Amino acid sequence: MVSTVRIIGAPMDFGANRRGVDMGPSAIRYAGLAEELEKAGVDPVDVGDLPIPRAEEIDPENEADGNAKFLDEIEDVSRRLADRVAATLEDGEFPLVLGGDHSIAIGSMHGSAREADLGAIWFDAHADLNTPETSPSGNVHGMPLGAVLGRGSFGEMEWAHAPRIREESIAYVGLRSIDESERELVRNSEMTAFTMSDVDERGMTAVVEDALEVATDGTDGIHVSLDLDMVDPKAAPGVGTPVRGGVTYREAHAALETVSERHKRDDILRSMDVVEVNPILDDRNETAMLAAELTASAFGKRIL
Ligand code: HAR
Ligand code: MN
Ligand code: MN
Ligand code: MN
Repeated sequence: MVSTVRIIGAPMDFGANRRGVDMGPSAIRYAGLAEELEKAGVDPVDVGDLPIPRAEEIDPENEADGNAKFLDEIEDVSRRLADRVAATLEDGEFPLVLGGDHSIAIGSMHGSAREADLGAIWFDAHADLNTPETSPSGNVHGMPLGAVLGRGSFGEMEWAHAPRIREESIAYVGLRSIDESERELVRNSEMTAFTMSDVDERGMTAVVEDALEVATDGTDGIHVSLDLDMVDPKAAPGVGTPVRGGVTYREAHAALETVSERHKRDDILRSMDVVEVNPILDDRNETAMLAAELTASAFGKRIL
């Protein structure tokens, strides 16, 4: 079991539709991430942030870049982040990536899947399965799964498509906001989707146990991608795209605690990212604090 957690900041907001998530890494650190991780019994090592160009310094032309805004910038960040994640694993440490908007998951998963067949649990209100061809907004944070799965024009982008991630090994938890055009994509995919209705009916622990079965079956390890907008805006107001009807504070903890229980048994966790915290919209940094707490829960922090 890897005991050193390498914290990598990815303060990028090119993939989102509003500014502010670039401050996520600072806010999560300020909220006490390192101390929380120590309480969980792991050793955090913070290597700082990936250098990301400031949006103000970029040619505004790129915003309208095809139907995927800032795709060149996102490619550059993804390549560098993937290298960092892969190097972390080579050094025998655990890569924990702080976003940033959800497009950073392209780089973190790509790096994690370089030397392994990778499963994933996607905690999110959104399905993030769009491609430049299907996206209604052009915002790449709605496309990271489309990217790593090589769907649409992502199939030709080797920095995006991660061939060792199979659809069958991906499980969603918390879905409740899916584009009309995305609905069929999810339905016709091989992925397993646990929506908020499943959480209502079966309870969070049972749902996450099933998601873990999906993600670990036939893989070498799993990536956990935690989009804070999975949580209800009452408990996590500081996100770029809040959607009501999300999971409660307690359910969110139960979700990540269930991941860590399985990890304790079978050493399944390989990489993780925590994304979409927007301090500008937050209420006294509470969403960042929740992000820190949930991450610690994933690594085994318990009440008693
Ligand atoms: N599906 C919408 C789109 O593609 C919005 C999804 C992006 N929002 C997120 N991702 N925060 O989880 O534009
Ligand atoms: Mn361009
Ligand atoms: Mn997302
Ligand atoms: Mn989301």
